[in-house]
Amino acid sequence: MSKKLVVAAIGIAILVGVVIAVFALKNNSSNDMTNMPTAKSQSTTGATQTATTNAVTIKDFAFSPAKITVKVGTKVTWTNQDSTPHTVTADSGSGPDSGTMNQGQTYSFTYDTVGSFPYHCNFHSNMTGTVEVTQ
Ligand SMILES: [Cu+2]
Repeated sequence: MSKKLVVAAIGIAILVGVVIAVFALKNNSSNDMTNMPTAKSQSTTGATQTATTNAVTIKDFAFSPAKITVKVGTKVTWTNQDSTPHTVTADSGSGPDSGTMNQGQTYSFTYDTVGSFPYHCNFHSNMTGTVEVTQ
């Protein structure tokens, strides 16, 4: 009788172990899946490619392209494609100050001065961009 009990206990222990292992594996893989897009979008943000455009898309918590070059006097337009509200806010001085932009909203700012103008989102400090204004 006690031998049977020990066998049963070992059997249960193994079962519990397997269930825990399967759970851990499942959790790991689902974490990887959910983390991947975030990691991807962050790396694209990190790779600051300067684009010659006057249109910036706000998507997946990032400005895209994060860095653009425009000629002085160009009107730059941002479009929020996220369901989350964002802002386009100059880091300092006079510059874009969109206030809250909801999904689908656009905001435009005309750069009349040559220079490099970094901006950010007021709600998400990791969201940054730069407009390079050339002659
Ligand atoms: Cu934001």
